[in-house]
Amino acid sequence: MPSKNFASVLMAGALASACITTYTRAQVMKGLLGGPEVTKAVAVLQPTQGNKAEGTVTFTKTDKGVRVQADINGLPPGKHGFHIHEFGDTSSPDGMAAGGHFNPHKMEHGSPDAPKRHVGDLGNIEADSGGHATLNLVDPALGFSGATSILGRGVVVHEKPDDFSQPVGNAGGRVAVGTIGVAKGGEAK
Ligand SMILES: [Cu+2]
Ligand SMILES: [Zn+2]
Repeated sequence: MPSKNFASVLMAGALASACITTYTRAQVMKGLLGGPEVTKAVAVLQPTQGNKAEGTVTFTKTDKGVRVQADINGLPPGKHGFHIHEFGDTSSPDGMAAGGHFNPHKMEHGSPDAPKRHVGDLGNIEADSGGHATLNLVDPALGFSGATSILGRGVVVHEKPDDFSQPVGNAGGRVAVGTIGVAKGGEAK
């Protein structure tokens, strides 16, 4: 009987409503993604063959995007292209195994504040006369889940400045590479 079935559906709905619990965002993300929500990641940069650049880049979730904080030593003074590349593969001596710029939306290359850019386009990092460079910015284009997830991707520091020209900014060779991984303590409880 249709009316009886309808009543059953209503009953089931009422029971389900009574069972709804409040979940934290982290619990929801864990349920959706099959693992804890990542809140912090880190890439340790190692020099490519013939170079000395090394350092650490941390990526921390904020309300406005991912905060990127870099601290790099051993660079030639001046600006150096600084990007997230598509692969966290640091196996080649020249850094080329990291592939091209991380570009899940199939956009053109650009500066970090350009409306259209590769997700991996973080612009430049500038080394002082002692070869030390730092960076601290919040980038709404980056994420830790879904298509824009930077986890497992690569970080590349280039020999030359990114001039934001097409196709990839003319930044030359790669002086340091690293893989972005989940940081110790970087998962939501
Ligand atoms: Cu690059
Ligand atoms: Zn790019």
